Amino acid sequence: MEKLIITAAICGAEVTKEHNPNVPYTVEEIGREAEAAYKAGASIIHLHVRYDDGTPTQDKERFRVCIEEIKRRCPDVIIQPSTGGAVGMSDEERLQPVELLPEMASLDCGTLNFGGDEIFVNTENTIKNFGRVMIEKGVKPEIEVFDKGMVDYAIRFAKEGYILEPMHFNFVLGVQMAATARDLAFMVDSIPAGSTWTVTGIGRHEMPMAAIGIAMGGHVRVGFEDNVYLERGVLAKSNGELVEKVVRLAKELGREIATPDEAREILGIKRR
Ligand code: KMH
Ligand code: ZN
Repeated sequence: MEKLIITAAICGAEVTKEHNPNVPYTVEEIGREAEAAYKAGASIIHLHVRYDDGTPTQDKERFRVCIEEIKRRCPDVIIQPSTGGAVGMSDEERLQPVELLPEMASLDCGTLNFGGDEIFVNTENTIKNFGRVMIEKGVKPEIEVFDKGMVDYAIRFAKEGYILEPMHFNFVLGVQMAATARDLAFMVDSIPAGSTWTVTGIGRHEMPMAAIGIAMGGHVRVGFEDNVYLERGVLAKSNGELVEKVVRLAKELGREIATPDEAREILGIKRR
């Protein structure tokens, strides 16, 4: 089987130090968490950034300094800024990190409920515009899928020229779509041949989904953005601990871990 790409979503926009005091806010903390994940085996860092008080931001300059700090500590890691940002941000705000020409960026392919009264809005025009800008800038999208219809959107937008193929999907289970093996298998079966995919299980679903993804030959995302516990009732001390756990699962299931350059080859990305 192909080597396993581990993505670490180290920070997120919603999780706070109240959930886990090790959630990073400052540039130094973000660098520290990225390094811990990278040293444990992550080849991609999915990146949200915060101001020092924890407020999420898509500010280009804040991204710039955080990316510099990550590159200083982990020179070859693939950095994948979020263009989702936090619920309620404008499209202009959300797109800012793409101007820094990262190798990848997330591309959320539909609107969804995000808990309570929150709605994470991604209209067709938003998705097309983000896709078009990513093509212009040579940024590989990580297509975030929270429901089956979002796969269909991605396929349609690829046909219309807003997303380049082969596509890389991230199936996020446990926000709107249920976190079950059946749902994951259905998603995997729905994507075009030649696509690559990663699975993200939210909360207690993180490690079971990782194990299923590893066994199915897909790739895996873990990190504080999605889950702050190492096991039931035990907070993870760092993103590195979560990545280490995936590495242990992979070893037991016979999957080797991809280096960042191997991940680039699998995903068809040129190093910048
Ligand atoms: N924070 C969520 C509203 C992404 O990074 O693209 C959006 C999100 C998805 O986290
Ligand atoms: Zn994110």
